[in-house]
Parts: sequence; structure tokens; C-alpha cells
Amino acid sequence: MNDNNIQLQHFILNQQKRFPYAKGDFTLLLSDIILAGKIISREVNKAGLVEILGLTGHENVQGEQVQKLDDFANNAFLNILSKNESVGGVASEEMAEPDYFLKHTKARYCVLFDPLDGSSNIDVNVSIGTIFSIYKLLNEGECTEQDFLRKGSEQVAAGYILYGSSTMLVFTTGEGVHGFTLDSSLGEFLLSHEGLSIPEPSKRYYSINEGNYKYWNEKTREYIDYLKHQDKPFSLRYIGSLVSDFHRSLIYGGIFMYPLDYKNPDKPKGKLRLMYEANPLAMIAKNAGGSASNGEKDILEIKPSELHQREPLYIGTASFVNEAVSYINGGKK
Ligand code: P6P
Repeated sequence: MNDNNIQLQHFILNQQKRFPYAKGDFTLLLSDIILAGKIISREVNKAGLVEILGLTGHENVQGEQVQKLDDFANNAFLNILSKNESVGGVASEEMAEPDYFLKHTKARYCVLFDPLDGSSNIDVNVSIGTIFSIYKLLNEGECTEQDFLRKGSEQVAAGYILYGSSTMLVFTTGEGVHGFTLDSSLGEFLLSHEGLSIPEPSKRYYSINEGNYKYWNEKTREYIDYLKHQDKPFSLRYIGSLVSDFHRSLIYGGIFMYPLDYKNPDKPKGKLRLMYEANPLAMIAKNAGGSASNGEKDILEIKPSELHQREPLYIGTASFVNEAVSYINGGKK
């Protein structure tokens, strides 16, 4: 464990000193995302109490409207980032189109986020998460759709906030991957995992929804069967909440897979979103020595054609990802 007295903001400022061009607005942007995470964490942690505390689920004792957690999380980001003049616009899983902050004529960044991924799991007290991705604007001061349709390799920062047994923020700016744990008594994220690296684990985990087995193509089915018939088989771990399944793969090693599914044989598709799920997690995986693929190419090298584009995802320990992708593309074991 690390020295837990390093606050997240101090850590970011220390990192910023290495970027002479940094004007502090990037640090302020990360601080705003942290604030949104704290606000969402507070709401997520009391979600189960809606009934118990006599909160109607529509209007609480303070007469405030109790929003669906997805909407609440999305609004938390919008309310905070729309006041940050370095942000030219945001895109969200919860919004069909980006929100452009036209008055921010000196903006330098745009932000994409999944405000509360896996939120249906909150009803059964399973961890859920926020995922975010930050790009520098192509032209300072103006934000257009093209600023959002970027390869993941152009991200300047990416991260997630995991609302679990503790609230953790994990992020990278390309200078390693670092984890911070929220000390709710202080209201501060404190450094708990400096310099995370995805291990090549001796105990090998794979993470996939086996319930989709009949919807996979033959090579995918063969590969999963192969994993189960090793002398030393993999162990299956599947939470059904992307941030949790990825976080375990980051800490313990292993591979998370969401293959193409052929429910519609004429139109096979992935489920997970490229821009605000796969790309940010792929940036983290890469900076932690792992990798991420859509089964054909590096996730970070996919040029998106639309904002809410879905992709298959293979992410985690590099050797496991490489083996899986090679096998499902006809490579021999
Ligand atoms: P399935 C949650 O709804 C989510 O978007 C991700 O968090 C998770 O990885 C995936 O869907 C689970 O999908 O089809 O296994 O229920």
C-alpha cells in the first residue's frame, strides 16, 4: 500500500509540473470530474435507503425531486462541467447528441462520459461506475462533433470512478495508472495504488457472459471451451458491471471479453460503447502494460464513425488478449 496522505489534487499538480505547457486548467478539469464523482458517490451510497427513509422515490423529505441515478449522475457532470470554461462540450451515454458550451470561447478540452455504467446493478447492491475520457479540442475555443469522433489514441486522459465497497478513482494522463480511494470522513481521494500494472497472473481469470454462448461465432465458442479444458484452467469471474470486471482485471490480471454477438445473424454487433467505455478503459489498460482489442484491431486505433458506436471488447493482460484475438481469427493454439 502507498502513503495514503497524498491527496489527488496534490498528485495531479505534481504531475502537471512535468508539463511546461500545462496552465492549470487541466488540473482544474480533473478536479471538477473528482467533484462530480464525490456527488455521485454520495447519492449512490444512499440509493438503497430510498424506501427505508420514507423517501418516496419521487419527492424526498426536503421536497427535492429524487432522480433516477443515471439522470442524477449525468446532471452532476453537466452542472459542473458547463461552468468550467476550459471545456468546450461534453458527450454522454445518456444524451443522443453532445452538449456544446458555445460561450466557452477559450475552451481547450472536450469530455465524454458514461455517467453511471451498470446502474441497474444498484438495485442488488452490486458495484457500478462512472467512466470518463478527455480530448484536447482540435481548435481551441470551438467544439464541434469532429472533436468527439476521435481515435482513443488521441485521449489526453481517461479514468473511472468505482462505487463499490469503497469509492475508488483510477486514472491515467499517459504518465502511469494511479488509484485513489475516497476517505469519506475527509471528503478526499487519497493515493492508494500508485503506478498500477496489469500482472501476468499465475491464477488466470477470464470474464465473459457465458449466457451468450449460443450467440457467439464458432471460433469464439471454441476459444472459451479451450480455456476451460486447460491443464490449469482459467477461473470465470463475471460481475456484469463493466467497471468492476475491468478493475478486477487491472488489479489481479486476466481478460474481460464481450464478443460480437450474432443474435441477428445478418447484423452481428458488440454491446459496449467505443467512445466512453472501451476507449477510456483501453487507455488505462495500455498505460498499465495491458492491451485492448475489438477482435480485429487495437481499440485505440479505431476511427469512430458515430458517437454511440458499439464495439466488441477484449481487454486485460496483454498476453491473454493477444492469445484470444489470435485464436478467434483462426490462429492455432
Ligand atoms: P450483459 C451493464 O449494463 C453493461 O453495460 C456493462 O456494465 C456490462 O459489462 C454489460 O452491460 C453486461 O452485459 O449482456 O452481460 O448483461
